[in-house]
Amino acid sequence: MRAVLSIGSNMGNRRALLQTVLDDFAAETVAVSPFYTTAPWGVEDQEDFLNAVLIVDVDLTPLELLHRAQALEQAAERVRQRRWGPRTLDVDIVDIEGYSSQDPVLTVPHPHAHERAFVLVPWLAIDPDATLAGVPIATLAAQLDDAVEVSDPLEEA
Ligand code: PH2
Ligand code: MG
Ligand code: MG
Repeated sequence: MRAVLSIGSNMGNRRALLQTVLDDFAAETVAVSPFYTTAPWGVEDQEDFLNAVLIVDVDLTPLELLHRAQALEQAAERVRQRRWGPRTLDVDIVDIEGYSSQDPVLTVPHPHAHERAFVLVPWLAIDPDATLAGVPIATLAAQLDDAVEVSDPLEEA
């Protein structure tokens, strides 16, 4: 099963926290985007995020993948004070090839993916022809103007 994951952090050692996800999926990873510095979406009075997208090929069911993502968040001693607020690590399932679900436990595609530059821009970097619910992500990304830029690792203390 091929899946697109969005990972993000805006607390603690953001780069190291994202790296724990890349390490965990290393053997199953098809592509991984650069890390991007992104302005906070939804709740704006918080620190910038570091975001990336990875495409994985996993021998798991969608719910098993969700539990794996949640285990990684727990391992990062996830802190999340409020919805859309600061967090140490967020691992979201953006899309799963050939699968969709309206279940609130796991909604696929992710209900906000189409309006988030911090998801679409990194995804576009590794799969320019991808579509989300039938719409090219290039089209979706072109409609957004949120600040998203490749992060310079040397600027991360
Ligand atoms: N995650 C959120 C809410 N807002 N903004 C950015 N830039 N990046 C995120 O990963 C993010 C967000 C909720 O998960
Ligand atoms: Mg999220
Ligand atoms: Mg999440």
